[in-house]
Amino acid sequence: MRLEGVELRRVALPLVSPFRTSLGTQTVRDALLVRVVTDEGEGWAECVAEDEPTYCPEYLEGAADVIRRFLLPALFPIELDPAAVAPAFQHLRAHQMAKSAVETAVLDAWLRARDMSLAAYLGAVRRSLPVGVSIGIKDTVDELLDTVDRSLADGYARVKLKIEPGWDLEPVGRVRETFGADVMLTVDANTAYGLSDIVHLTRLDAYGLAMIEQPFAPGDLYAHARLAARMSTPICLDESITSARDAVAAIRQDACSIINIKPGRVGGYLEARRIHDVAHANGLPVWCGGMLETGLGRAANLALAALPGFTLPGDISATARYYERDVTAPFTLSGGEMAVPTGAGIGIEPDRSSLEALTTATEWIPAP
Ligand code: NPG
Repeated sequence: MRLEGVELRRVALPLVSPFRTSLGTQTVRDALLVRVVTDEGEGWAECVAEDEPTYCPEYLEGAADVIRRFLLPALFPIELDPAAVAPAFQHLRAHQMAKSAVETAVLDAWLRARDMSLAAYLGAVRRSLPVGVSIGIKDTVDELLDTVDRSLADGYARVKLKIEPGWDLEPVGRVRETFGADVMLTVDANTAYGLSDIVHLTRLDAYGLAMIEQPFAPGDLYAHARLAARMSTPICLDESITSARDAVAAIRQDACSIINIKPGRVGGYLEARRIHDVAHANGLPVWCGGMLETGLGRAANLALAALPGFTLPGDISATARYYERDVTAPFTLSGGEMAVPTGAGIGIEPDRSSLEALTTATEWIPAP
């Protein structure tokens, strides 16, 4: 398979409600879509980098630049198959989100040409999945309780609460008290705490949480291991894990007992599967994280989350939780579960009119 050209397309999707985390508040999802055109057909993917480098060092304009300036020139000359993409990028450090988008678009084109679904290719074992919802920091606890109430009524199997210093024990305690012991509840700090907060964080043990996600800085495995030794709540890593090698290091250092896998953060679905395999071999459960994806990223994430080691519900909520209008047909919950796409490739295409309506810029990069 040969690459003939690539379209980079920027879209802007207003969120149905602002999403506040310890990193900041988001009201619009600016996304970068990648369409590869090959001699065997087209493929689509999404780059999950955000406008600003707050969650990780990558950001949208930078990712577009890396794709255009370094990644595509490495792919234009070669014969493509899914396993050939990452090796072609190996000499380029980091930029996992940019690499993931390009690899996934190639994977989509390659699988479509072979009439195989991404789920089947990755080794999915389920056709539908219970999924979770991630709830941002609110102005008041009452507002939080309302949102949790609606999420549970919608059928979400797990509720994740964003926390930060000043918004942790009280809201978490009130949610637990209001909705009872049976709700699967987790918290995510997005690196907002430091080593001196360990004693404070251990108080979260009182609330029967299924995990605490990424309390400390990405590079601070030491602090996570210290907390893990003091706390009965399982520690989950997100920002710290950017590769299967990172996962091995974190597991060996007892820095986590659960891993959140985001394909964009780790450089693609093939590396994501490797992390799944490493975790599985070490007895750690994994789950699929979310980056406020459009339907294109959501479809691919569902395929990944159908692998056997993804035993915890992912941040793969229904489209309506994020957007009124998406670039694809909406994803919905049915009986508390979301269906894994079965069509070829990622199993979904952009809806032409929504795509045009949401597009803010396009760029065509032809093979030389
Ligand atoms: O459901 O897509 C979703 C959002 C899940 O909370 C979520 N994502 O830290 O995991 C995270 C967080 C996030 C979103 C982080 C956007 C950075 C950007």
